[in-house]
Amino acid sequence: MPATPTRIIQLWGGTGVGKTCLLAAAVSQIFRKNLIPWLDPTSGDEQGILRNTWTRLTEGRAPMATEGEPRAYNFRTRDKTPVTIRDIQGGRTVDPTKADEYLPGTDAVLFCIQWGATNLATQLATVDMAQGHLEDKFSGLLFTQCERAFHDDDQQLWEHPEGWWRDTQRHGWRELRTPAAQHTLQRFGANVWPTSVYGYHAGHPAFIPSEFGLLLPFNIDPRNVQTPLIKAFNSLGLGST
Ligand SMILES: Nc1nc2c(ncn2[C@@H]2O[C@H](COP(=O)(O)OP(=O)(O)OP(=O)(O)O)[C@@H](O)[C@H]2O)c(=O)[nH]1
Ligand SMILES: [Mg+2]
Repeated sequence: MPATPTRIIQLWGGTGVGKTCLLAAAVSQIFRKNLIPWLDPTSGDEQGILRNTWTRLTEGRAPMATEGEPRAYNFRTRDKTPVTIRDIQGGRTVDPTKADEYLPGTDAVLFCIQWGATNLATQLATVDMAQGHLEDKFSGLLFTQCERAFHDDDQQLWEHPEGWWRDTQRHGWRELRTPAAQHTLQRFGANVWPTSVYGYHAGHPAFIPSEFGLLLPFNIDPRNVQTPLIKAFNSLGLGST
């Protein structure tokens, strides 16, 4: 019997926006809370990288940056279909030849952009560059590190009704009002999510500024990190058995 082809969900976004942390937090939540009952992790060293990243974050330590070739994290549905989530070192996503290399073979793409980033235009241009490879594949866009601009009780933002990003006036909103940004984001419809790996602790962003300008995690409580991944998994049409 021919082997079932692996379905691939690709994370795509610039350096340091928080892709690996998001994946580590999302996978941790998905399995701890059994949010995708038909999904199993496969064993292997790579899963250890995610566990290690999550552990570091919960212990208040900065995570390690992704290096080298894209990392593949393998999962399996109950009916034994292999699913891979691929994480990429962000620097590679600005190179059009990398988009040609990695995106055509994927089944779903999750773009990650840091909310309020000073290089937002560059990050959005990377999304535009990748669009040509998407065809009718599932794609979504998630904003990372949102606790830095949003408040704990910004329900209208955290619950992400369609177009939530258009109406906010939280820091970072101006850059999203440009026609180019609106054009890029509009294409994702309801699949635009605010996320935060850190979240809040006692109503305040769950980080402590370090003397080197890093925001060290402190009692983190992630928000919405699992939502985009669950949507991407469901878009593959798996798991009904
Ligand atoms: N404030 C804040 N910082 C975050 C959050 N998520 C990640 N970070 C920080 O952002 C930095 C980069 O996170 P990574 O997950 O390594 O970023 P990446 O996109 O995988 O980066 P590359 O692997 O270099 O492409 C780390 O110092 C994290 O601690 C978040 O939700 N809030
Ligand atoms: Mg990374």
